Amino acid sequence: SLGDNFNLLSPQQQELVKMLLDNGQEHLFRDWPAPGVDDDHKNAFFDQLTRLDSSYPGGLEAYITNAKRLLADSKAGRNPFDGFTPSVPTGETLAFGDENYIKFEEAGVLEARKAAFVLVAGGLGERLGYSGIKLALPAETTTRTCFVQNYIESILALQEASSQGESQTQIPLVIMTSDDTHGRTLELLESNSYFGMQPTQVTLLKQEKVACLEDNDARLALEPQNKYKIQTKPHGHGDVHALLYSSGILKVWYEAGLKWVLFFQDTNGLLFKAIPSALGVSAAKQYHVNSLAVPRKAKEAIGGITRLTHSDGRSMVINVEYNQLDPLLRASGYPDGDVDCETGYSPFPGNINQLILELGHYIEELSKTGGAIQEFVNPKYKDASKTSFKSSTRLECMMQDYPKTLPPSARVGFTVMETWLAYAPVKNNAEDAAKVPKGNPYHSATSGEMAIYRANSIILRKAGVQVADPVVQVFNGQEVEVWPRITWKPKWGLTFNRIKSKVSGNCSISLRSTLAIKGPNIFIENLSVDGALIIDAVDDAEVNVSGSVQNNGWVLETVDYKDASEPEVLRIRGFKFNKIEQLETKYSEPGKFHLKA
Ligand code: UGB
Repeated sequence: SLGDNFNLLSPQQQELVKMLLDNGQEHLFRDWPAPGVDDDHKNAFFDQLTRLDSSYPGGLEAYITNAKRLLADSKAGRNPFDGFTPSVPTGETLAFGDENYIKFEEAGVLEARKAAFVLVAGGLGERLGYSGIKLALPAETTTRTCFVQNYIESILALQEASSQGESQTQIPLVIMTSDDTHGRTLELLESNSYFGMQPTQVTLLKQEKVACLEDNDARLALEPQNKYKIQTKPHGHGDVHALLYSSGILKVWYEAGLKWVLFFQDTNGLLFKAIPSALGVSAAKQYHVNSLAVPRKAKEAIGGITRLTHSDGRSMVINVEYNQLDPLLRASGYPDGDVDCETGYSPFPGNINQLILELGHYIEELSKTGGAIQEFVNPKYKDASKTSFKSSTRLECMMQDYPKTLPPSARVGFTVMETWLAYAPVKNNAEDAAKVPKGNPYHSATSGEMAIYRANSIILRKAGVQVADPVVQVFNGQEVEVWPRITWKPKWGLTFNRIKSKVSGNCSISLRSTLAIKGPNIFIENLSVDGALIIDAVDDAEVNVSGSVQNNGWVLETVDYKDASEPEVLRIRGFKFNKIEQLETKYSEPGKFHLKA
């Protein structure tokens, strides 16, 4: 037991021990040998305790108290939504390319000058089963641009466009990492010169894991083989609020005149197509909280944005996680639960976890809460008596639960975008994706990449280019639409207006084609592409492209995800490009050029 060990501790350590003993944690020290034995291990144990204590708002004492309450609620089967009735909220719905959309998009670009971005990337992506970090995964394999490069180049494009010739402000980017992702994220950034950002523009904030709990009394769980180590697990993306607050960075942004904080996730290759217009909506409606949403299929594994009205009069617009929406609806007079309505979609818009918060209001709220987010616990019980767990559990929190503590005066809204434009995350491995019910999205590397080609094709069509119709093909057991493989740098196609200004005349792209536009000032006029065309140009090179490209191109071939001879990044998509022939040109000097194919 602790015995004489106690007297050898520092005053702070003694305080911590007293607190733990007062909170039912005697077992942590029960098997401790006398001083002189295992002293290094004991010191390491205190280091871990101190870390766990300092990284949770309110410390370990608050953690244990919260855990006891949530575990008791869970055991009693108490529903967190007791007393609340769900209804369909109202928000802004945008249709790509119409007048309203363009107005919001242009306003959003200007507003970006006052924005900061926060990328949550602490998750390992167990469901995807990819061995690297998700930020390093190519969003598409035509150019092999990885997710974080796409995000950074998009932010830089916004930065340039929003400064309108005035001296450029640097838009800050925070990346939340965890022990699972931190080292590899830093290495990826450093070895690629931060993909063009100033290193000082990027801040990495590492989230800590939280202690696991072994029983309903919230006893902290020790590792089975090591009595000097507490088991830990991720606490969830909700940590981002407490981390931002405690880092002090929000105040720095506020003092620098920033107004908006945009939160986003690690693997959505379409996201930045939706950012400018959504930011425009935030500014026009003066929303304190604006969540991006897409039409949602009933039972799809994304949360539903719901208005919850309490019998006592309280009301809030909040994400209800997919596993909770169905029981909540059934318990509130919708006997069929989470089902599609006549539109073919759930009446509750799907949360894509892209949040835009108004900075001043956000700081005000966090100075009350310290960034603590309403948590939940999800223990797997051994049996119906709910007295013991199959394995240890822990408290969790989600960043989209931030509005739960806001006062009723807060302006909480949402913006619904078309899915093809805004949302194609890469979360599921090939086997799980193949089992997704027909009609629901796969959210795999296969669908994520194909969605980028589809979006770019649809956008060019709307800009007047004749883009061939897609075909349906099966890769890794998933039926996807295959469109021409069109990609561009964010600087080229930041908004619909900018894209329209760069294509003119009679242009066409055939289905078997690849078109990669890698420079901001590439103008396409009377161009027909049937094959592969890659144009790379520095910022100051203005290139006019016309004529007819006709070559054998890049042929799409299937790859079996079980085929160990193929690289993992290709296996998880189920296809690769056989680069047979292409027209590839590079302009590395400033000037005006004409490429006539
Ligand atoms: N993440 C962290 O940074 N830290 C963590 O501890 C955990 C995750 P998942 P999830 O895409 O639209 C969310 O695991 O949680 C990062 C919403 O809750 O991919 O299952 C992680 O790196 C859901 O409502 O997603 O589901 C990643 O960037 C719905 O919106 C991000 O958090 C769904 O995402 C999300 O983690 C969605």
